Amino acid sequence: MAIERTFSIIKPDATRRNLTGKVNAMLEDAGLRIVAQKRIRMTRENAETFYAVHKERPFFGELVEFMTSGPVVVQVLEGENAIAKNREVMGATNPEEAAEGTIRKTFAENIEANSVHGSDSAENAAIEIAYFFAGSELVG
Ligand code: RTP
Ligand code: MG
Repeated sequence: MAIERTFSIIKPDATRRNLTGKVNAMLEDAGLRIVAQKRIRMTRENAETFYAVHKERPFFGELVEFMTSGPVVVQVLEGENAIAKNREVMGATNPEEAAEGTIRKTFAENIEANSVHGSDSAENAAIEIAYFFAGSELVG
């Protein structure tokens, strides 16, 4: 199996409830190593760029408001099959459909305030990591 890197965000609903450590424990327990991490405030431009793929969706405006409503923790996770493994630990987008034991089932408030983001492909992981981190900030 390949060692991969993926990009993760602990979203504002989770930082607001002081859940950064609990989310990180679930990521680490799943075998993902946090090789870069910083707490930032996303700008409107950051959020619009990051979620540009959803710009025609009805929830886009609300999503940008939500992602800029408080601090987020941006991270790079490393491990075997990290992209798929992180999506598995996160659970389904809608917490009502997420499996027991997943981060979203455990912590998400609703389909929008769903506590975490994870890259959905190797291509997007590379783009998202490069958007938020310099190579020198990744310490494996
Ligand atoms: P993410 O990109 O954040 O990892 O989440 P995802 O792949 O599971 O879901 P995606 O379809 O890419 O949607 C991105 C984020 O938009 C918000 N959302 N709101 N109100 C709605 O119906 C709705 N649908 C999606 C969520 O915050 C979702 O994670
Ligand atoms: Mg997505």
